[in-house]
Amino acid sequence: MQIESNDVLVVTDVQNDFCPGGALAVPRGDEVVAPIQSIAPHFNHVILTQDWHPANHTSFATSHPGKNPFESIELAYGKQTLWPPHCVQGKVGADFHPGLNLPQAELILRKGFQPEVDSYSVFYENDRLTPTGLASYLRERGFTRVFFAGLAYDYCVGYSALDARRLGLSAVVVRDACRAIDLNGSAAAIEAHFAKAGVTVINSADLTS
Ligand code: VGL
Ligand code: ZN
Repeated sequence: MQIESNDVLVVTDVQNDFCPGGALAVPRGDEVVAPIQSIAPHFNHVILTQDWHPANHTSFATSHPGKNPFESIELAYGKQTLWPPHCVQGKVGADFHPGLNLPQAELILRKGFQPEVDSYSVFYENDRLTPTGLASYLRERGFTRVFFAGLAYDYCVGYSALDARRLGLSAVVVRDACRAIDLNGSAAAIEAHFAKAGVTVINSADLTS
């Protein structure tokens, strides 16, 4: 697949807490850094996203006495999986992995900062109503094809790619530049949604510039 001059690479949530040793470590999460570093120079436009929660965030199991991480609960906006506290604003766990070196990134988009609403997608929070502003940003900049890489394949990357399709954008997921949490079959589930929604899945070796 040929990279075009107005394609944009969205690097999602390559943060310490999602890497081995972090609070919500994605298995082999750190392995996304090398493929991301190798593909990013071929894109004219790179955006980084950062999961960015207040310490009392509603997605944290610690905010719900008696509940454990990876259980789910019903919130006003629907079902929410509870996570160990992670990516707390200003903490080391929320920093980008130290191997990620993308100074050319044109935007760093933060999400999940509303205490009462989680956000997997980089476009809409989990209430499915609150926009992050990224759709408008991409529209204003004239970007219509979005490539996704990062963490986690079955949450942030996956929900973002599906929302991109809903917004009428082309969405391409670079599979080997992602790693999955894979909670209760979530990786297979997201791939079934990709197929229905027209999300393209490729590997970094399929990219030519
Ligand atoms: C994510 C779980 C909790 C993600 C964020 O960005 O994939 N997953 N918070
Ligand atoms: Zn989070």
